[in-house]
Amino acid sequence: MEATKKPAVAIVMGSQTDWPVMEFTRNTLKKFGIESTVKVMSAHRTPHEAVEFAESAADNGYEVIIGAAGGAAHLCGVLAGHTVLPVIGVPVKGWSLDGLDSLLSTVQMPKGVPVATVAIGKAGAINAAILAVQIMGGADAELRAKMVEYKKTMAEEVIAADAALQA
Ligand code: RP5
Repeated sequence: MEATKKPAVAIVMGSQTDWPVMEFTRNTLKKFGIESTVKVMSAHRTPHEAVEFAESAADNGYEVIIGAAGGAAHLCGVLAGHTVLPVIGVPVKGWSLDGLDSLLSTVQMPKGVPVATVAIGKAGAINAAILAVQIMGGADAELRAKMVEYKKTMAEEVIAADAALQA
């Protein structure tokens, strides 16, 4: 019997309150047939758990970590500091400053420890999944073919929208 494949992507959120945004990441990954593990852990509230998760992520079979946090969004930086896996950061709009705080605290990493930071909120959550697929697609022709199809469909939708306007 074939063993069930473990998820290759981990979605790590600073709070359960990030889920309405991060659900888009999980659902976008699913469109490409990629399952994910979803965890809630915080750089501030559960720092030990966050570090332990990051340190063991590669050995646990993950290929990409997608982190999400709002406000003083240090989670992705902490994860990136404790793993050699690529970390994609989604800045979540917090309770003030319209997410600019989250964006800057996620993106402004020192040299040597990147967090591939995407847009604030829903667009970023979707793009984090797309970027993870593109990273994994480097070694997976089937996944690359799905990405070609995805882009083709996206273009067709735009062309159809334009055609509807011209009609
Ligand atoms: C961050 O603080 C979380 O990622 C969340 O975006 C934000 C607010 O968290 P809660 O106070 O809603 O749990 O750590």
